[in-house]
Amino acid sequence: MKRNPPSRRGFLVSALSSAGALLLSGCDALTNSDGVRKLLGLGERLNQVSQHALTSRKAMAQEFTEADLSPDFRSNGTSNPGDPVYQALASTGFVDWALRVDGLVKHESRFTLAQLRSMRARTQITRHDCVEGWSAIGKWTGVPLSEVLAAAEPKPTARFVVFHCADRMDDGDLYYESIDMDDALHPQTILAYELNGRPLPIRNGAPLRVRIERQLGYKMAKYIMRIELVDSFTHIAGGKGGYWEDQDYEWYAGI
Ligand SMILES: Nc1nc2c(c(=O)[nH]1)N[C@H]1C(S)=C(S)[C@@H](COP(=O)(O)O)O[C@H]1N2
Ligand SMILES: [Mo]
Repeated sequence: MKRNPPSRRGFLVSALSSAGALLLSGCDALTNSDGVRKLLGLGERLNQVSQHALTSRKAMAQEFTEADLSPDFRSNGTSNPGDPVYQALASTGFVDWALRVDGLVKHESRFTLAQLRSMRARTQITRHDCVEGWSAIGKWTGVPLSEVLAAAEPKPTARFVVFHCADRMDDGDLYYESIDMDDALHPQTILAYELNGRPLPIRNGAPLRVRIERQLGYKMAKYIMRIELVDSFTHIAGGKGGYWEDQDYEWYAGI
């Protein structure tokens, strides 16, 4: 007997109505997220929303509550960069550190920690998944990357955001990572300076690390010194867009 495939429209209707039901039941984590609020605010356009819109790159990663926090957010990879410049900056609590933003931008910029803290902040409780087989839930506070980019004004040719870090890996190469503009402008992509309500510890990437919540742990660059806007990676290290990518890990480590 031939069965009808599950209807896309049926899926949509139930997905949208469960989002609505969550809204009515006051699920804070979900309704506080900009994406869901935007989605639900588009009432008159609901019939145009496709399944793609719900599963697309713009979908939000799951957010959790304080009760879900891991007792200890472990450190992985570098836990304290040996670089003397980094050590000097750390010794004075990063007051002399500044994030450089350059490459394909209209305004090359520098942001001190105080400046980043004075910009719009976002807090999110999310699960970090490392390919080495562990996960942890942490509460991150930081400035949306979109705010920093808006100030620097990427040129129309900018396609990727590269994070240059302070630490060298065992082979002597600097850690770096990159994402595309979709991820860079995603509302949950933040430059975090706090973990669990306290200044970001050195072992978790002080003074600044990125959170890209729909991707795997190795994309979440710690110890960020510089953000470079580029149209390709070929001029950087192994040319594949990240330290681990240069060892053949996936560049798009997301869902
Ligand atoms: N600069 C830098 N960023 C990094 C790493 C690193 O070694 N150096 N390790 C990555 C990996 S594999 C993971 S799982 C997370 C670990 O973050 P955590 O130390 O806060 O647990 O950071 C990622 N970002
Ligand atoms: Mo990882």
